[in-house]
Amino acid sequence: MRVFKIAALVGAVCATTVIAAGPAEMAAVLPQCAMKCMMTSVSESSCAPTDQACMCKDAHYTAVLEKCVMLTCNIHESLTTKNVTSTACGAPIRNRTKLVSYSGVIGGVLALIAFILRMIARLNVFGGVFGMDDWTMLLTMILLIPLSALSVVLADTGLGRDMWTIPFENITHVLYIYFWDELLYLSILPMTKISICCFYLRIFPDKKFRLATYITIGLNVGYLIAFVLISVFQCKPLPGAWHRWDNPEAYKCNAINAQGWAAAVINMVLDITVMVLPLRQLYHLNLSVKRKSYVMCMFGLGIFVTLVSILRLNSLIHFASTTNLTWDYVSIGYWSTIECDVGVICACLPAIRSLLRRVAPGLFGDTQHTKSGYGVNSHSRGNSRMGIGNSQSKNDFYPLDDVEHSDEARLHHPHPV
Ligand SMILES: *[C@@H]1O[C@H](CO)[C@@H](O)[C@H](O)[C@H]1NC(C)=O
Ligand SMILES: *[C@@H]1O[C@H](CO)[C@@H](O)[C@H](O)[C@H]1NC(C)=O
Ligand SMILES: CC(=O)N[C@H]1CO[C@H](CO)[C@@H](O)[C@@H]1O
Repeated sequence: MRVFKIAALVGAVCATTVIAAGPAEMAAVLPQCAMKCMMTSVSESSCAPTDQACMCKDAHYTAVLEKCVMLTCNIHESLTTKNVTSTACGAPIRNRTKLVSYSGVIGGVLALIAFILRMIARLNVFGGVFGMDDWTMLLTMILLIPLSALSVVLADTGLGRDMWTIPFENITHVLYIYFWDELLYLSILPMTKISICCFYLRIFPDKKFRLATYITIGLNVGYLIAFVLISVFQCKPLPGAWHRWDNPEAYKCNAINAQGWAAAVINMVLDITVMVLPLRQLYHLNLSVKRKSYVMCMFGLGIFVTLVSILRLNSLIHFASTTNLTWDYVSIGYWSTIECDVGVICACLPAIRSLLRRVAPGLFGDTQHTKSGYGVNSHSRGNSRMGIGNSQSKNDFYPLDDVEHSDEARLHHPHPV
């Protein structure tokens, strides 16, 4: 038994040294098309045909060979060739699968914490009320959790490794999971913005502003439906989305990259719209410097989300022309999850702040207002709204926590809008 094992081990070691030994021995494992390419391109090299180490270092020869292989071999043969030559040359095996799973899990956990704090803030004990914004955020979380979990599955399947180092069926599987990820991503982004808009509707009674907010919600619903449908039906028949890479003739697919760009650019425009929408309302509030800085901080996060989507655009460029998709899809993957996570955290911040105010009023350094402030709020919420004097029954509106300590807000804002 033991002797057998040792013999097998010796055999295996010999086999690898044979592969590493030279071009003649590689013939056994290389596809026909690659052999032909090697014959023709070897004349381009200044190395002796038997000097494998020299050929590995010869960039010109490698480039000529790679170009020939890409042209004459199919994708399976190309990948096998790349694997064999990399092995022969002792090329390092790159791996950034951890980046995929860690960014997905850490971002997802942070977003989940933000969401839970938001829900706690809305409990009756903490003076909160549940509203449409919370329910839409709950829906968003129901989509975000699988998105985060799937990044672990993606990493396990081989996203973050070079395409020629993983089995063919793993490549298909990565693309299949990616297909579902894309649908989740394209739903989470507009859902987060819809939740933020619903939050605006709770605090700003101004009629024109509400109309603009409803329109923005409508645009986001349109975005969700349009891009999810476009994404689902990108190939005909549908499985082309994950089978096309090794059999492009069998499927008819739309210009995937144009869709990616359209989705990203329109999303960015919607991001900025949602961010800019309440500025006029906030401007009229005449907030104190501290509160202004808080609003600026939220704004900063909003700008961060926009920046992330720009970085993601940058990855989209590489996405277009990849010959190594399980490696090149990594950056677009983690930027997409980070964008979703930061968006959710951003949307939960106002509620978290109001929770912190209740639990640790001293934290915000304006304790002298707090004691009387709560009394005022619980009894006469209507007056303490935004200082917007003339509108409808304001008891439907949830007080913006900044303004809740309303004496100050009203003092700062003597003129009704
Ligand atoms: C070649 O492929 C095998 C399995 O598909 C993998 O284990 C190995 O690491 C690959 N070698 C290189 C150098 O990519
Ligand atoms: C291929 O996928 C399977 C599961 O689908 C996984 O267990 C395996 O580790 C993957 N191979 C590589 C090289 O990532
Ligand atoms: C075949 C091949 O090597 N494709 C690409 C793999 O990824 C790197 C980026 O790290 C590209 O430079 C290669 O062209």
